[in-house]
Amino acid sequence: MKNVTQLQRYMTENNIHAFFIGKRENVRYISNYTGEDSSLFITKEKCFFLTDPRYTEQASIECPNFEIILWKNFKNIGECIKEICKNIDITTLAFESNYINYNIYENIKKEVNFDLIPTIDIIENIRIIKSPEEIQNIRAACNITCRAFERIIKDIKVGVTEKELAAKLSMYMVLEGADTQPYGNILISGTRTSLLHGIPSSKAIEYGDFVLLDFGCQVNGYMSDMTRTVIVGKPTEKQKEVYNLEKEMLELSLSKMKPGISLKEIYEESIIPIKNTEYLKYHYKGIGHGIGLSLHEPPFMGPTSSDILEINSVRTIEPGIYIPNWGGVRIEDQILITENGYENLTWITHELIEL
Ligand SMILES: [Mn+2]
Repeated sequence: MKNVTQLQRYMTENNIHAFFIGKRENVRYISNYTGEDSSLFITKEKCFFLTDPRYTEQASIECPNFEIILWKNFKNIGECIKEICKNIDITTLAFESNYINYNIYENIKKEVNFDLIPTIDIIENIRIIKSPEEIQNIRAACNITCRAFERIIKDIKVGVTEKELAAKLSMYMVLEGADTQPYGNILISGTRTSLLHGIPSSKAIEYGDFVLLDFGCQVNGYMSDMTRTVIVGKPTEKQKEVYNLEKEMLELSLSKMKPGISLKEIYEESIIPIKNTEYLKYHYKGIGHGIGLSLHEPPFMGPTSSDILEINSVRTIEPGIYIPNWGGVRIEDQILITENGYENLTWITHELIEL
């Protein structure tokens, strides 16, 4: 109930009487519920869990401190909230404005006459600092991705398709202990590696291809995310040059990681190796993100970021060079910010792996 208490403290400080939460990761963080299609209604004194009969048993096990309400017994969520609030003194109701859909918003607005307060990233910001238990889950997820990487590189050979490798990679993560829902992996090759979020295709691996693997898994809902770019055969001079610049960008960024530093400063550091080269125009400015229950969560790192690194936050660092019709290189590590610097949770080498 620690996370609920933190949210309720925020509500008190900001004169919010009730908070309606629908985003799956926020629901999980506040209630410990691991399923889907449910929302929370939090007041200063009570916590309500809004779901349907598919999930009542699961919710009663996972969220014993919540009162379970079957919202489908009402016309809609709005009428359900009206009923919940019958005997509670509420005039302000906050909601996640970048998540709650228009229909739900309209239904609530029609049924109650509270002030509806749109909010962004309130719970996400509470989620930035990870507890020891959260860190343990993230560390386990990172270990699984690294072990799966060690397995998949043995399968990368001329003639095998991207799709086949992507399917095996997902399987390896589950076999290594991931939750059984790894998210869509990026596993692309050759000139396709310049597609930042390319989808694995039926293309077969060819000699001389870069193969870019950007993937991760979940452990108890907590995510890992790593990228390595390997080469099949021997690299050309240009492939070597681009790879080494990228590696330098990553390692310079890592060298700056410590509590208190601004994310913008790390971005500036990351582009030093390519500043006076033709490759500057081929880098992507978003070079990392927070990670936890969501794959991409605040704070985001780039030239316009105004955030600083905080102790016990977890994030990715992933500069990259993407040259259309030629190919791209990205190396991505997941790191934990510690008192004196950082701990790299991705323990696979940054050196170019030749297969
Ligand atoms: Mn990432």
